[in-house]
Amino acid sequence: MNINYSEKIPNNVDLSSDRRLQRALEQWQPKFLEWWDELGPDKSSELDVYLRTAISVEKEGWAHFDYVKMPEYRWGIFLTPSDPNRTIDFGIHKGQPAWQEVPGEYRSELRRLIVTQGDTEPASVEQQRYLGKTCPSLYDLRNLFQVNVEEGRHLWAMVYLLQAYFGRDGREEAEAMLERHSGDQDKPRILDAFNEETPDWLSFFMFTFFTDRDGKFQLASLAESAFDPLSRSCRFMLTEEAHHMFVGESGVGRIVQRTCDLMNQHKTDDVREQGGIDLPTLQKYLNFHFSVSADLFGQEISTNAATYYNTSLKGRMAEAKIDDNHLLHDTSYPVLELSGDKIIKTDCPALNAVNERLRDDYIEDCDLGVRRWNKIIENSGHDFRFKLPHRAFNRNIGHFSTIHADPEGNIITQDEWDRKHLEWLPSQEDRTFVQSLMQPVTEPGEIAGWIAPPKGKINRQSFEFEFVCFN
Ligand code: BYC
Ligand code: FE
Ligand code: FE
Repeated sequence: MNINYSEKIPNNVDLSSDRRLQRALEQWQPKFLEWWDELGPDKSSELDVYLRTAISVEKEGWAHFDYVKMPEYRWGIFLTPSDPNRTIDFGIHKGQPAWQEVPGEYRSELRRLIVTQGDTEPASVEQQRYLGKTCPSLYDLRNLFQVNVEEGRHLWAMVYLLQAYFGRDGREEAEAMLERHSGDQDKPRILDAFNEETPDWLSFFMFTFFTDRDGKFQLASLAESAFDPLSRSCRFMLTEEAHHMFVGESGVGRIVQRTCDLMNQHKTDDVREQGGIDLPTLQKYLNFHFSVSADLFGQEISTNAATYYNTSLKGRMAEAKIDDNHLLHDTSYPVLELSGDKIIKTDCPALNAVNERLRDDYIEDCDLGVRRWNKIIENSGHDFRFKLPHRAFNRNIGHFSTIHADPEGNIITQDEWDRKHLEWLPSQEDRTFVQSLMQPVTEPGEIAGWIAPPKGKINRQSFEFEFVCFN
C-alpha cells in the first residue's frame, strides 16, 4: 500500500485512472496553496521545517522525516487499505456490505457530515496562524507546523470525498471550504469553537488537548460509517490525530512542570512575578477550552444524530466493541437534563442520545489527561488539583445553554454569573498577562521561561536539534 509520490497529488487511490477527478483536484490544488499562503502559518514559506511525511498507509509507514519548506509539503490523499469483506456494524443496514458509493437517499446527510468535518481542518490552521511569531522553542515551532500541515491534509481528505462522490455539489462545497474563514463576520466557520481565537501558546496547547480530542472522537464515529471511503479516510486521519493530542497533553504538562518548579524554587504559589503561569490561571484556560469543546458534540437529544445512527452513516465510538444489538431501538441511555432549577439524570431513548454518549466518552478521556497533569503537581509536592468543570458550565449548545452553572454544576443566577464568571474563565487581565510571556525563542536548545523542555525526542533528535532553520 505505498503512496505514489511521482504524481502531482500523492495518493493511494489510483487517482490517475480517473482523469475527470484528477483534473478537478488539480484545479483545486492551486486554490488550496493560495489559501495556505494567505491564511496558513504567517511568514513561514521560506523556513526549512523538520517534518514527517507518510510514505505508506501501513502502521510502520509513518517514518519519513526531513527538512521541508511547507508550501512544498506533499499534501495528498491517503486512505487505509480497503477490506473487501467489510460489513456494516450498526443501524438498519447492519450486516450488509459496506457501501463503495453514496446511496442517493443519504446523499445530503453524508455531504453535510463530510462538510462539517472538513470545515474544522482549515479553520484550525487559520486560528493558529500567528503562533509562529511567539514560539517558546524550535521544538515547539516544529510541532505547531507539523500539526498545521496535517490539518491541511485532513482538508484534502474531505475534499477528495466531496469531489469523488458528490459531483457538482461536491465541487462547490470544496470551493466553499476555502471561502469560509475562522472568525469571519460574513462567512464564519461552521462550528463555534473554530471561530474562537488561539492567540497564545497556552491556548494552543489547550486547544490541541481539548478540541483536537473532539476530532479523535468524531473521526472514530465516522470511521464506523457504512460509506467505506469515509471510513477509510477517517481511519488514516486518526493515526495523525494521535500526535496532535500528544502536543496538547505534553505542552500543558510541561507548563505545569515549569510552574511547579518555580513554586518550589521561590517558595510561592503566585509565580507570575517569576514569569510562570500560576495554576489557577491554567485552570481557567482549562475551563474555557473544555466547555467550548463540549459544545462540539451537539445537542444531548438529537434527531440528526438518531438519523445518522439509524441509517448507518455515523456510529458510536468503537462500535464493534460494544455488546448490544447495535440498533438502539427500544433501549435507553441516561442523560443529564434540566428540571426547573435542578439538573437531573433521565433515561432517554438511546438512539436520540448518541451525541451525549460520545460526549461521555470524551469527558472520560479528558479526565485521564487531567489526572496525568495532577500527577505532576503531586510529584512536585503541591496540593492544588485541576478539575474538569461540570458539563453544564459555560455551554452554548444543548440543554444547558439556557442557564448559567458554576464549575461544580450548581445552577446560578445571571447576577451571580456576572459577578463570578471571571473567577472561572480567563479575564482580559489573565489573557494580557499570558500574552506578555509570549516572547519568541528561536535559538536551538533554548526555551522560554514559562514552560519546561520536553523529555522525549522527535525521530531520535533531541531538544537541541535545529528543528526549524531560518535561512
Ligand atoms: N456549533 O442535532 P444537533 C476536528 C447545530 S473536530 C454550531 O445536536 P448534530 C478538529 C447543528 O448543526 C471534529 N452549531 O446536531 C479539531 C444543528 O443545526 P440545524 C469535527 C451547532 O448534527 C481540531 C443544530 O445545532 N467533526 O476534527 O447531531 C483541529 C441541532 O444540533 C453545534 C465533526 O463535527 C456547534 N458546536 O451534531 C482540527 C463531525 N452543534 O440542523 C480539526 C461531523 C450543533 O438545526 N459533524 N449545532 O441547522 C457532526 O457529526 C455533527 O454535525 C455535530 C452536531 C456532532 C457537530
Ligand atoms: Fe484534523
Ligand atoms: Fe488534529
